[in-house]
Amino acid sequence: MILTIRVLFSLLLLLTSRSYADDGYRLWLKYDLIKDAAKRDAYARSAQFIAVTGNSPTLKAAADELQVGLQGLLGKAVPVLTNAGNRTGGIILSVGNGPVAGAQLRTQEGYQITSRSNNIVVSSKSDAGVLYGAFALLRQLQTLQPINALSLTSDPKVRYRMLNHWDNPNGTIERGYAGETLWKWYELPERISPRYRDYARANASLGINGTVVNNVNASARFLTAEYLGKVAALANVFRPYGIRVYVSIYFPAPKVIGGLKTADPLDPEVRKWWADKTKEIYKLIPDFGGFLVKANSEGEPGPQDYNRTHADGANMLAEALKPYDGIVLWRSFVYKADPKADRFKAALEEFGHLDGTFDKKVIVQVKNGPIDFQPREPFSPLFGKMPKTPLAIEFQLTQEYLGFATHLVYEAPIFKECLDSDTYAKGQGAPSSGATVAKVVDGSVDGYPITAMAGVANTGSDRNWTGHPMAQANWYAFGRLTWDHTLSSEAIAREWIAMTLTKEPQAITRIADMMLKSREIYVNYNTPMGLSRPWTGVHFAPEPWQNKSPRPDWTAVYYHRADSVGLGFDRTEKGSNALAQYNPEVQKQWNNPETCPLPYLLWFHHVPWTKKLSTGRTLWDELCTRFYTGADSVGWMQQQWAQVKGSVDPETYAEVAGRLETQHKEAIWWRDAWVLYLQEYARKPIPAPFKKPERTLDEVKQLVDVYLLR
Ligand code: BDP
Repeated sequence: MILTIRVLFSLLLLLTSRSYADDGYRLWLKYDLIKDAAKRDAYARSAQFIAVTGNSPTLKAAADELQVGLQGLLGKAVPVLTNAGNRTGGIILSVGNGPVAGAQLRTQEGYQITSRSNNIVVSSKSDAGVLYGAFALLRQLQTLQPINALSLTSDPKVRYRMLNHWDNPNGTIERGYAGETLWKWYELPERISPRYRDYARANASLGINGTVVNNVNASARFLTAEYLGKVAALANVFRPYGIRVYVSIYFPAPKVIGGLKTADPLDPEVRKWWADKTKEIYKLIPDFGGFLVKANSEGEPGPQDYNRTHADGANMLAEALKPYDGIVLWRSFVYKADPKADRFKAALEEFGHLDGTFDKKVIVQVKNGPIDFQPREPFSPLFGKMPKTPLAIEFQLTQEYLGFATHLVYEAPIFKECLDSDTYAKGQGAPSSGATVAKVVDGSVDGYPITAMAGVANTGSDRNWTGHPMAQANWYAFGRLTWDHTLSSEAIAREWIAMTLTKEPQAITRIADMMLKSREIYVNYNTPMGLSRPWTGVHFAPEPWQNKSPRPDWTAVYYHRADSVGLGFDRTEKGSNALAQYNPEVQKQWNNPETCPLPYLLWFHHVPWTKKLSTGRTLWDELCTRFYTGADSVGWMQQQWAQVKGSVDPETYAEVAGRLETQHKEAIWWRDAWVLYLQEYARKPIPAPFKKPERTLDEVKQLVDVYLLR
């Protein structure tokens, strides 16, 4: 009898531990059986039950997640009790205000995980905090960390941690590369896709607590009763997971759907329309998060159409939100079609003088760089220059300029490079180690009363959510950094790999190495040394020859400024003087072409082709070296990936390998596009040991046309 039970048990273990094709749907929330039996047993001894007092939907979600997670990881059922009584050896979920073991938590959402009286206690001042703690505990197991003497205290560094979805009512996603929208507008509110809950779980596991459901180029439709009903249905699913919904608004909505003659923010009828609309929203969604606004930007209407300022527009919405807990996120992404202007300077020029005039419910949402989500940009000069206005940082997870869902680019280094940049602001908070962008954003420099980070989502209806399986890491990394911006890119990568791809230490190291280098590799074959390519179009292949557009700042030549002398945009005082927008210490880092770090050189200087650089090479030779080694390095990534073949799921392996092959092909093509085009100005040969491209410039141009269906 005992033998049969043993045989049956082993069979069961074998079945549950068998590696099966992984379609990526479960993201990093994979709770596959831990292979090491000793480890499993050790965990199981500390996780014999889950006790939870209180039955709020959020606590239930926390207990459910732990139960499902432990069942999978440990291969045995763990009961959920409403009262632990005298039992020990379990996990206790506890909400309360009193001092929980050790340090006091700073925030409502923070959590502690401590070992007390032979139990693991997950505590917080709020239900949501307990949920975050539950996910953190599961992460410990998923990354094979010890759990027997835990003492973790964790508070989020910013309050609003959000995803922005650029999703349209017709199902498409602006700059989305992973299928259609996740939100089934046609089926809502009647049918609730199970996927909404999984979306919420994934976000809650990172601490993301807000989601803007629709595109910043917003349709007024989202404010109709019909669509608000749909949004409310999503909010109902997200609520237990601590996630609030927000809506992007179309500024002239009072005209378009309200039948008013104007959308002037100072018009009393317009103000009343917004107040009534907001009331209607809160009836449906009592915890509605607020409004995100793109106004007077890229053709979108806004308050300036009525000779009003951004502050007039934002404050009108803040007034409508006054009776409620919601906020206004007003974007600073603006630039005018002025041939003499430098787009780099536009945001500070339009927003700087408004500092101090925004309502206290308003956060100005600023893209990380001054232009537009380029593979490398200096930080936006607004950070550190608006001490009286809370600034949110906006990153882009979807790979608009990063090779869509085909190229492997781990974005944490992009986020960190910006967050760790010193603005040299002299805020009232006197931060101990530099007024970095992160410390501006989290309020420590200027004491912002509200703080936020936003990421333009890379999710879609593809089964694996993000198209490229490795792009899941970008969602993950962004979420982890919204909670704690001090985490390193490497630590996040290693954690994600262990939870998602493999637990084998050597494979983790190899994959992490590839991920950490991927951004620099991409920059090298795409936009090295401070080149950028934000001109109009689909933002896929570089087209440096593009010089026709209704607006000068929508051409390629506007940005790179290649001529017979050299390359790059002079932003010193001899040029556009954009550098003057930064504090003097920052200017000092960048305004001397002799000492400006090479990754930023062409952002700020027009450099002669023959100029000798710190590497000992001329500008032309250095550019070629970077373009060629960048493209070659994709070959290196392919080799790295081939080495982990036996350590990752076969389906995922093949997906990534296939995409890397495409990436390699395109990297060579993109290198050729730039090199052949720039060579017409530089008039120099391709330096040894590199071979000249096999195609001509005309052939590259045709290739782009074919790809872009022109
Ligand atoms: C640019 C995108 C465009 C967006 C815009 C924005 O090309 O599709 O609408 O940013 O952020 O990057 O508003």
